[in-house]
Formats: sequence, C-alpha cells, structure tokens
Amino acid sequence: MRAGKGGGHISGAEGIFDEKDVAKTLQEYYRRALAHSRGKPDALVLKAELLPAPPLSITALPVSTLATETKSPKEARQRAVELLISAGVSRRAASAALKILRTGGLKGAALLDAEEGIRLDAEEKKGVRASMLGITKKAEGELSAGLRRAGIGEVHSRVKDALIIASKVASAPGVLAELCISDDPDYTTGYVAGASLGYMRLPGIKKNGDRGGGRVFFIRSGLIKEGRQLDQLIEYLGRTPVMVGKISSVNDIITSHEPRKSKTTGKQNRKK
Ligand code: PML
Repeated sequence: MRAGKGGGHISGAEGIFDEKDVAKTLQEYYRRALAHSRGKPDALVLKAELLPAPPLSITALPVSTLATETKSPKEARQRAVELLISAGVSRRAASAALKILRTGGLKGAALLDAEEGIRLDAEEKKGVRASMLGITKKAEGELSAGLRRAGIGEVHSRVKDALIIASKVASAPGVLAELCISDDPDYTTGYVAGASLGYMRLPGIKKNGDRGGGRVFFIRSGLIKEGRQLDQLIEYLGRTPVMVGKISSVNDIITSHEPRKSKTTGKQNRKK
C-alpha cells in the first residue's frame, strides 16, 4: 500500500500473505491509509503481486529499548551516533544521516557510504525501497507476546513492520547499519539496527510535531569499490522475497548497549 498527498508520501505498508488472506489484508491497509496521522491521502495505491521466487527465511534482530525518553532529542541522537560508531559507521557518516533525516521527504531509504558519508543512491529518486518482506504467523505470534511482555504492545504493528524491514536490511550483503527516525509527526521513537546492534529503539529521538524523518542504510565502505554491485544490493532490498521465520528476543528497557558478538551477519542469517 502506498498513500500520498500532493505528490508527497504519507504512508506505506506491505507483507507476504497466503492468497486466501489477501482480500482482508488489502481492506486493512485501506483502513490504515485513511486513518494516518500525516493526513488523508489524495492518492492510494493497493497492489497485490505473486512472489517472483520462494521467500528466504531470516531471524529477526533482537529488540531492545534504550532509556532515552526522559532526555532531549539531542541526547537521543547522540546515543544513536555512538551506537552507529560502535557498529563501524564513521562519525561523519552518522552526522550526514542525521542531516538527511532532519530534512525528510524521502520515499525510500537513503544509502550512505559508512565511512565517507556520501550518498550512493540517486538522490532524485528519493531513496531505495526495502520491499518483498513479511513474517510467518508463528513468528508474529511470538513477537506479539514478546512485545506485550516488554510493555511495548500498544505500538505493536508499527514495531513489527519496522522490525521486519530492519531484519531484512541487516541481512543484506554490505549493509552495516540502519538509522530510522519515524516521519510521522506524532511518533517520536526511532531506532538504530544492524547485525551487531540488533534492533535498538530510541524513544524521544525527535520532538512531537516534527515532520522530518525517514531511513538511512549505511553501506560497508569499499564494498562498492571492490566491484560488488550497488545494483545487486538494491535488487536484494527491493525484489528478493524474505520472511522473518524466527524471533530472537524482546528485551526490557536497557540503559547501555554492548555490541552483540554476532554469529549471524549477512548471508549467514539467511536460508531458503
Ligand atoms: C515508523 O513506523 O514511522 C517507523 C518506525 C520507527 C520505530 C518503531 C518502534 O520501534 O517504535
């Protein structure tokens, strides 16, 4: 589902479903699009397509929430920068990402070189989409239960959608980390994510009413130069069907983060 107004983006959602569930899912997306806090759309596209290939199965990143809510958006952003640096992103690239998200207006994610902080995707296309993604019913049930136990059940569908995207993105070859700040003016939680970070929620990363936000994917520096194709990465993100089939963990609120000693990076995390 894609909804927009005046040529700009309002909301989007997608999933991978059994054919018998498609009609009710489209209705649910229609309802969601019309009730969005960014306003009523003047254009709404609902599309259903058959998967081009059987989905790969991935494990969701472990979910944690950092205790940033009582502090200022500035502090939450500083925490985001520290976390990104711990994942191997340079300070320059992290700052460049924050600048892009301050402006907002993206339809997909900006791709940044994790070292140089330069934009790798074609800016005029307003970002690259992570698409063809979903979650199995079993994993969704486990995730819902985990989110409820951790006290974040009330924003369940938003966290679920974002976790699926972040888990697919973290499984992509060459992606080091992701920074997301919601572009909804009334939703102020963002996250940093990656194979070594997990899915780290950052409440209060922007002020209520702020219309900025979006996603930035940090690409391992040198990967593109080594001849591995940016096109392949964009193809994986947008066209390779991936389903979350397993949940790792949903943790309580934490105050600091130790990088994961991850055995599951990139391809290792994926199986047919
Ligand atoms: C969005 O839906 O606007 C992006 C989601 C960001 C964070 C979701 C969460 O974990 O609370």
